[in-house]
Amino acid sequence: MTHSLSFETLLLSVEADAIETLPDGYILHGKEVQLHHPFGATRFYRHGWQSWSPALWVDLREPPVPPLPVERRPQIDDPALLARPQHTGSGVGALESSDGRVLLLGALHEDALVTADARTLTGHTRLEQGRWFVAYGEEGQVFAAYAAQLSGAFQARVTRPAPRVWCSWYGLYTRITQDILYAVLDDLAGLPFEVFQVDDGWQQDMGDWEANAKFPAGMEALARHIRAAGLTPGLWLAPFIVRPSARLFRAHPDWLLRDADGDPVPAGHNWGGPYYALDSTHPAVQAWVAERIQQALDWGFSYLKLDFLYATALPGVRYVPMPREAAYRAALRRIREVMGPESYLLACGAPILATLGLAEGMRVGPDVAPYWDNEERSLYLHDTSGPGALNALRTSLHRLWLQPLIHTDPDVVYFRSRYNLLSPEELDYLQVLAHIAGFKATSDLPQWLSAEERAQLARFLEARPTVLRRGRYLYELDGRLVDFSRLL
Ligand code: 9PG
Repeated sequence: MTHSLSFETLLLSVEADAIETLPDGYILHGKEVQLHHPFGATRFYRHGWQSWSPALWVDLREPPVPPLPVERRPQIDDPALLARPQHTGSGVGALESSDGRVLLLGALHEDALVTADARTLTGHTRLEQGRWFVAYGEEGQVFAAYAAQLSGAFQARVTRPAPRVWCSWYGLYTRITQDILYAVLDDLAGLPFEVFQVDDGWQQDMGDWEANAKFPAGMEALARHIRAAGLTPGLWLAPFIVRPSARLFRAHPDWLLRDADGDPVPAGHNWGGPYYALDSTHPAVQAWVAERIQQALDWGFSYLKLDFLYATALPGVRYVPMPREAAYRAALRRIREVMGPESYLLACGAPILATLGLAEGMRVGPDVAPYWDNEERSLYLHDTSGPGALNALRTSLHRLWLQPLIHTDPDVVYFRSRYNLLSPEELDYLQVLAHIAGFKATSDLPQWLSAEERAQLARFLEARPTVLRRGRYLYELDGRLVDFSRLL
């Protein structure tokens, strides 16, 4: 049915089953809704599916450039999004008018895509029925109005500041050991962190979530040691993925998410080989995941970085047929119940909308790295979801509108000049972004820092600058203007 929406400077004809009028926009109902816009081939806010998937403004005059080779990299973005010939975003999309105003179409549920061309902005959902928010006006206001709608729809809101985190990944990667971490804990004394988060490298395998030989005293002893140092123990786990080398893979082939041919669905390629997804609609998988979470809590970890979450929301044939992000959300809800209200859940590699209301924090960009960009990958393979400061910065900046809903983690910042190719200016951009995003973390080993760098880290952790958004890429922190547009 055709309806017309009226905004201050715009009359819009839309196709939807029904509409509701709100003070700051409209609600559209429909499995598919279509906005006929007058802006032509303008710029489109393309919102990637999960934490690492690119979010940025693109030009509709240029065709979308799929990453190469797309079928080998299911960890880049929603395969259904990449398969569309038009410009497509996940959950939400927006267009720029010639006077700089923004027209936004955003789903108020998971399992949605938004496509754009020179004449239409279209919402599609895998659910039986869709509920969409439409607004037109100043960019910041329009995204804030959408966030307010999402807050109601997902019961998502931020109530306290994010903790300050030391994370092992970007200093040590998988080369963590009990002795190294104990030494880092000693060296961190006096720095104002709240969380000491042990990342990838402690477990036996993806799927075998027990301490490996590098942690001979076990995970409970490690958590006790962290707590004795006055910090909250944090642990990384990827509960929905499994490598073929894991005992779990051989023990429970029936737990894997499979395609229509019965083959396990590849969830990505990392750690030197493919990894696969668990079918989280399988009751035995749900019980097993709940046990893994309970075990981490019992060990004494009350901050969990749950990673590669998108894997269980990939296309596949499920034990209980249901829309795939709804399946993910149901599985995450079960995890949330096990964690209770007191533990902190940082979702990573997570489908963005489907995670809201169930986690305290979410990584909103790909991994940083101690270098600016990997051009071989970003330019020649058209893949800006890979590690690098520029990719992390770009996508995180374009997700800051989520701030009222969840802690937005832009990934760690660096203070070390050792083992680092980033210039002082590039380090500063990352630090400023962390202040804006309100989530501060680092992986620098204190022993790598000069006295001056350690003092800078301490000042960074203590500072709480007043942040004002002055433009799409322009921010003011305690009177200092920082312009990110130059970088992007
Ligand atoms: C541990 C890391 C860190 C990091 C996470 C995640 O293959 N991939 O596309 C891929 C993407 C991200 C990634 C690893 C692999 O990093 O974001 O903070 O926890 O896992 O392995």
